Amino acid sequence: MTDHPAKPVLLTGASGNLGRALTKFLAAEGWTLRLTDIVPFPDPVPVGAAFTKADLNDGVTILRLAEGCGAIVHLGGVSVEQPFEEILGPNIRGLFHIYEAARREGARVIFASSNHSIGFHERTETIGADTQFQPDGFYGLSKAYGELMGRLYWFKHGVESVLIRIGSCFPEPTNARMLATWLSYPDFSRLVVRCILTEKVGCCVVWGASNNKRMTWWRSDARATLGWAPQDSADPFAGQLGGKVSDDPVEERYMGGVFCSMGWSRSAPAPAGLFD
Ligand code: NAI
Ligand code: 15L
Repeated sequence: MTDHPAKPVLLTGASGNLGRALTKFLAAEGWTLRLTDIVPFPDPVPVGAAFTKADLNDGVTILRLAEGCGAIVHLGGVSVEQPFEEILGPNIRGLFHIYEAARREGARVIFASSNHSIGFHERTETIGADTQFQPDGFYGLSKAYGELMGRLYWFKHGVESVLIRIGSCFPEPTNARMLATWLSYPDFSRLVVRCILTEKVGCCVVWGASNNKRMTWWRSDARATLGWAPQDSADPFAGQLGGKVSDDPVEERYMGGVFCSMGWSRSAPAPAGLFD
């Protein structure tokens, strides 16, 4: 059993894939949870949790939901590449509502950022948490914006954030890329626990990937401060998934994979950097 936070935790995107898995994990630890999402919670609401249906665009309701909370785990919003107008409300305006609520409550934000904020880094690179944002679409751009919002609220208002740049968090890896990027649900859940219970986090970044041999891409983050080390690994899937690659050179060249080639309109070959 983990320690319990002193105050309730607000969890947005509770009805989504990670929200459901995290709810199950934290409820089993006896944590007090406020769950919210724009769609109904599909499972029985566990003991110690309450669910409220709400749109992240509705700032007044988000403020009310955050009242008395010590941490906001922000998983809600558009989670894949979409046209800009669809991302604007949930991921841009909604994120502002989350940070305003955190400022009002003195709450910490655990933000589900994404590898797509840096998706146009090449797979041959090894990058640290302080690398340049190179978003691979409007979705990745909204995650870079979210991380910058965290920095703004840290420097101006002292709101703490952990910005988790999640790789691919699914029950199992399903292709060769995920042999590097996969994050198991239990590793993710244990990371969120550390993000909430660590006494001081400031505004820090942690890469969300399990202990995968092929994860040579991402280094130098806040895991030691958080006291988190991934325990699971995609390695046992290497035999079955090693050859599962696409025939798209753009997808295979960059960390963001297929998100990089979505809507791609350059003439080949792909650029080597910002000036090429
Ligand atoms: P998901 O799409 O299953 O869950 C997102 C939830 O947000 C959904 O339940 C949806 O109803 C809710 N939502 C969307 N618009 C909303 C709005 N206007 N108001 C309130 N709720 C709204 O995504 P998943 O996989 O659970 O991911 C959770 C978070 O982690 C997302 O922010 C995603 O961008 C991020 N992430 C996930 C990764 C993964 O591999 N699963 C990788 C990187 C980041
Ligand atoms: C993400 O950010 C998405 O939310 C998820 O659906 C996957 O596409 C993941 O990244 C990934 O890069 O595998």
